[in-house]
Amino acid sequence: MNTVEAIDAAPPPVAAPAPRHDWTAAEVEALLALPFAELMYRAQGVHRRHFDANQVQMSTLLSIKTGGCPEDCAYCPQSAHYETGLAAEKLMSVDAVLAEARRAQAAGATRYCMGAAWRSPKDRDLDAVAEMVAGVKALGMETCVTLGMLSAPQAARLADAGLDYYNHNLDTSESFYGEIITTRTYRDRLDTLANVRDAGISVCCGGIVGMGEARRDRADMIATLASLPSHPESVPINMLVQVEGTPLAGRDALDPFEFVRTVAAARITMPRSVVRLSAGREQMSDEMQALAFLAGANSVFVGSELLTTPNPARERDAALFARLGIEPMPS
Ligand code: SAM
Ligand code: DTB
Ligand code: SF4
Repeated sequence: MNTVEAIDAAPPPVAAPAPRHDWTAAEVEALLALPFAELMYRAQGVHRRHFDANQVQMSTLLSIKTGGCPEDCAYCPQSAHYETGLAAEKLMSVDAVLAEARRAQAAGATRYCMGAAWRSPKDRDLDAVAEMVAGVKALGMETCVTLGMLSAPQAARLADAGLDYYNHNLDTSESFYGEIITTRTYRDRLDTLANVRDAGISVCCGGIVGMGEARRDRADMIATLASLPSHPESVPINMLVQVEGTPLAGRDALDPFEFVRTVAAARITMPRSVVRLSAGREQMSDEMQALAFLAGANSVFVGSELLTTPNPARERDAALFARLGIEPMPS
């Protein structure tokens, strides 16, 4: 049989198995405990069955209402419970937001994410946010907002405005959640996720690592995300950004390999989700970011600021993507 016949006779590519929704924390913990090369090999295999491994989705984030939040999230510089020196600002005007969105689009963003430091939005706030969503959509970018907890009617209002994604993170395991946040419950988060999903809006839901949680907590968070009725379309994995004045400032940084392992476990358990290398990139080496992409991360925030903390400068990102041969993922 000559080479061409041999290739023609090659077995058809194995169809990717359907994503599972019954992952247990023990199974995910076993993934995290694999030898690093084995875990990375498995994650790359899953990643390549669903995505072009050289494409990364580019989002830009804007804080449309900053600081003065009544919640007590121990990681957050915007909580009114902590003295972080952050100047609170009221909701931006629609025109100011759209001007920022145009600048982000010109710099290559295909999705525009607007975040507000609220426990949950008041209905009058939603009117303004709905206008921002419609304006950003009219520019041709995907739209995302993260406004805190939502009722079913509020989710429907945002869906009517044409919202594409809603970010609402579970952040950690249910058992560790009370160590981090006391002004709301894990159930509150799951209820908002259900309202968002039922309104037909794509879900962006992930968490933060490096808050002092155990590996079992990271496994439990991933297993919970991967066992939601439908996998979040986007799964942001944030490395804790330690902000002076917050309770979580001053702790030992998480082992970078633990961060990469968590990305790989998210990739393996949620094969069709876009996994975002989210907060904390400013403190990561180029090598650590490259490992996260190899583990299956295929989205980043671009732009020099996240909500209130620094993000790699565009020039640094452009240099890294060029060295790695990474191209923007078409929206
Ligand atoms: N207030 C809304 C809420 O909490 O859902 C939306 C804004 S909140 C700042 C969005 C997300 O940013 C949080 O869910 C958390 O995962 C992430 N975040 C906030 N502060 C962070 C920090 N210091 N380090 C890493 N991620 C952080
Ligand atoms: C997400 O999971 N992380 C982003 C976005 N979704 C809203 C926010 C990160 C915030 C980091 C701390 C700050 O800049 O305030
Ligand atoms: Fe408020 Fe969101 Fe920060 Fe928590 S994470 S304090 S809810 S802005």
